[in-house]
This record gives sequence, C-alpha cells and structure tokens, in this order.
Amino acid sequence: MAGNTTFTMIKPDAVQNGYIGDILAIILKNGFKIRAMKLTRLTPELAGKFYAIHRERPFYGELCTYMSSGPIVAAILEKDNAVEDFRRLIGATDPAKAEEGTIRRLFARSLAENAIHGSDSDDNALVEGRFFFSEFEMY
Ligand code: IDP
Ligand code: MG
Repeated sequence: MAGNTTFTMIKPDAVQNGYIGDILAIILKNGFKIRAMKLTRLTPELAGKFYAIHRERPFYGELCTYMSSGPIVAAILEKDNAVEDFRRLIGATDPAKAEEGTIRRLFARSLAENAIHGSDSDDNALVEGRFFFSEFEMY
C-alpha cells in the first residue's frame, strides 16, 4: 500500500529567485499538508551524503556544489499516495520535458538547477525526512 508522506526540498536556485511562497502555495493547493519544515543550508559534505546514491554519476560533483550553494527549504509533506502524487506535481527532472503546470516547468532553470526535490519511494521519503528532522520536529 502506498504511504502517505513524502519529503521535499525547495532547492537553492528557487529560494534565490524568490519562489518559496509561490511553490508552497501550489503544494498546499494540491492537498499536501506540511508535517515539518525548515529553512537551512547543506554543506558540500551533507549534500554528498544526501545524494550518495548518485556518487558514480558524472554530475555528482556539480550536484553537491549546487545543492550547497545557498539555503533550501526542507519539508515533510502528507497526503494519500504522497510520493507518486508529488512526483507528478513537480514534473520530470528536466524542466524542458516537464508537463505544463508542474513546479519544475514553472520554476526550474535547467536539468541541473531544477527548483525542487521529491522523494522517489516511500522508503526514501522516510530516510530523507529523518536526514533533516528529528521526531520532535515532525507534527
Ligand atoms: P530527480 O530529482 O528527478 O529524482 P535524479 O535523477 O534523482 O532526479 O537526479 C537528482 C538531481 O541531480 C536532479 O534533480 C538534478 O538536480 C541533478 N541531475 C540529474 N541529472 C543531471 C544531469 O544529467 N546533469 C546535471 N544534473 C543532473
Ligand atoms: Mg531522484
């Protein structure tokens, strides 16, 4: 059965461009509830740990530099079928391929700087949420 929570980050480009409010409004309008949220900043080491699954990929270094280049908004979101519904709402990794109306289509600059993260499975949603939040920060 699909779980009801996912994890997201509004990435440094989107925070820098002033899109936090617009993106959160879309997320809330689409029925997601915020269970945890913080403005924070990753170090290159923490970004490397978060994206360790990609460490063999050619873009890993660039990804860690980008994800530590400025503050992000990290959040745990709740909704029925959260992981799948949120991935649909953010759109394809490459904003040029993302559907009309998706968050990446609306706010992303490029394949690398693509505005927002969404967990790709229930298991990863849990791991990623715990990476940023203690149980006392989840409501
Ligand atoms: P996802 O965020 O849609 O799940 P992943 O393939 O898991 O996409 O990649 C993680 C992140 O790495 C992407 O969101 C994007 O920021 C970056 N990325 C993915 N592919 C490339 C690439 O080919 N060049 C540069 N950056 C990339
Ligand atoms: Mg991914």
